[in-house]
Amino acid sequence: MDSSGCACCNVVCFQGLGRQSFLISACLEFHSSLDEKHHSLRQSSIRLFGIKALANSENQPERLLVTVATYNERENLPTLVEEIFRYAPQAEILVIDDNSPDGTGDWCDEQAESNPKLHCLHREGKLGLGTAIVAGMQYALEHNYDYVLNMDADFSHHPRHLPALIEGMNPADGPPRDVMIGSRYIPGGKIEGWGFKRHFMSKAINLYSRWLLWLSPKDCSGSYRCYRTELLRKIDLGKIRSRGYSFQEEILWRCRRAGALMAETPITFADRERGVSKIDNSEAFSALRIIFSLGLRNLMPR
Ligand SMILES: Nc1nc2c(ncn2[C@@H]2O[C@H](COP(=O)(O)OP(=O)(O)O)[C@@H](O)[C@H]2O)c(=O)[nH]1
Ligand SMILES: [Mg+2]
Repeated sequence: MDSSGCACCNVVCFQGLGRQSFLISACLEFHSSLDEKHHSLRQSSIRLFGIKALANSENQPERLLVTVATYNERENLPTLVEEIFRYAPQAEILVIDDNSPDGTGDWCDEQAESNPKLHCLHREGKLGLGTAIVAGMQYALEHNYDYVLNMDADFSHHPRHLPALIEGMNPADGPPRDVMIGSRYIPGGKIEGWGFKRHFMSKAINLYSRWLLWLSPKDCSGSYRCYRTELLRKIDLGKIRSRGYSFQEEILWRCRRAGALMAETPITFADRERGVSKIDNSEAFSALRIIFSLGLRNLMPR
């Protein structure tokens, strides 16, 4: 059996895991017939390893890119990279660093030399979180990944939630999703470590954007999300106006207009323990202004 997978059952053994004897025997089972037992085995192998195991339309193993935008995250990035590979061993990681003065980008370059699954994109200066995530999406499209999943570098988005986000893209009991949101505002989701001001700002911006942009997800401002690249190809990423934090609402709005099916899975969002937040009042006001102008666009014919 080759490590690229089992075409009949649309199941793939990822190369790294293919070496593990359990999964090899599971895949041999898939090859032998197509009865229900196989499909329950498929479910259990997915649960065991926390991986999604489908083939894309060219019958190649589906490829997942995890993007992490960084500005001064040298203290967090080494552990984060380790944990991402632990919870999503099939993933590749792209770090988008804006010339962090603390050497985050240099650390990434050093590691990437010995790890072909780690990639670094360097930009000349701090250009904003929104544009960094767009750069990650463009990289995913250019390099033909099937999914692009964005998360923060500061452990607010814990990698333990990765399997739920990834599996949620292709649920056993429903249609495939285009966007999976790691949500703080559905049952089971929560926020730890924020003061009143941050809670208020987040709740208010969610209400404001859900109302103005007609968005149905409960958490429209978080950035822990997985996107199907096929959907992103329908969106003109060059038209995105947000450079900073309102990118999260704007991309959901554009996904909705492109006909995306979106869903949420609960996460526990923990405030950063190391390093400092980059959000400030001017970011918050700029987000309110951009969401308002997109809301006006909603009322006009396309
Ligand atoms: N590349 C890049 N990353 C950024 C920029 N601003 C914030 N980030 C990263 O975006 C993520 C979220 O930023 P953070 O300061 O934690 O925002 P908060 O969680 O809303 O307080 C972190 O990984 C930051 O390092 C930026 O201008 N460029
Ligand atoms: Mg943060």
